[in-house]
Amino acid sequence: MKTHLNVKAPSNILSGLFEEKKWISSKFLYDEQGSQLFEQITDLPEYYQTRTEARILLENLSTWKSVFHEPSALIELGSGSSKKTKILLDHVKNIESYIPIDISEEFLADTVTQLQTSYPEIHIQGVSADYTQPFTLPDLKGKKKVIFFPGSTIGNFEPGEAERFLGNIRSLLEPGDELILGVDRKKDETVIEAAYDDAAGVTAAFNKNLITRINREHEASIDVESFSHVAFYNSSAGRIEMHLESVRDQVLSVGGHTIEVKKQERIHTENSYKYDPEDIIQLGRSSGFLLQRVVSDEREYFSVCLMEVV
Ligand code: AVI
Repeated sequence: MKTHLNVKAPSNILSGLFEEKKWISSKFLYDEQGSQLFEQITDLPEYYQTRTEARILLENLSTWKSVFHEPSALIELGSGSSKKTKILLDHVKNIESYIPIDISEEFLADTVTQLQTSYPEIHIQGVSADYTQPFTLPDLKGKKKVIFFPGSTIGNFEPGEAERFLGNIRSLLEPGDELILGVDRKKDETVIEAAYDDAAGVTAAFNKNLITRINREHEASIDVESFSHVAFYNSSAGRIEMHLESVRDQVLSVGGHTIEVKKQERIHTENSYKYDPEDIIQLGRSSGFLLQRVVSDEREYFSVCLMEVV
């Protein structure tokens, strides 16, 4: 299971429902069903991010070749099935070690076994960790370290958290090491909004799966259809927001508590921040990285940023 983590870390899925502005941390979107729905999202015609990033990686091989000009270790955060990494492993020499980091131990073990068969010459060592928390790297014996954080997952962090997170990553690196960061860019709002409210309703199902999860984990029986999926671009904050909006006044009985929800009241379930290069320069400045190079698709929907340690 691929896990994406973000925003405030509540103790459980219900904690934010007792606050005046109700919210659920987006980390709860990724149970087994949610992870499968997210995989489906990445194939949707409206969700341009995944395929655009893969194309950018493939079309800029000379950039990656110059990053890996010496014996290097590639360290991937939230590796999942390492799909995009294979583009680098297939085309770039000098990657002597690959360190996928993922919270799901079982998933990680399978990925490592499969990759080791396909790339016998690369030393592959999985690290099972929550990469949003401080973690240590294995001894990489003086190799250049290149951190790979694709998928625009940085967008699911609140800005202050993104800074702190990259600051932690920076502390694992030395001058000469680099970070390859995938970011979704600011653009025409209708394009972004369609990506988070697709015609087939997969993103709606992904969002509403939070209700199914609450029902399962807290012996509740909330009507999933009593909430509708809402996604809109908040231009002043530079982010898309996902919410669950109640279609009627209702009282939820969960975990021995009752929670009143008014008709049209919203539960905020995700933020996904969009970053232009200026925003990345700023983020790098506050976390110890210098933006070196930005490669994008021709529509400038998505960017892969190369950042060096300062
Ligand atoms: C995982 N993350 C980068 C996705 C995003 O675009 O923010 C999660 C997602 N939410 C709805 N669709 C996709």
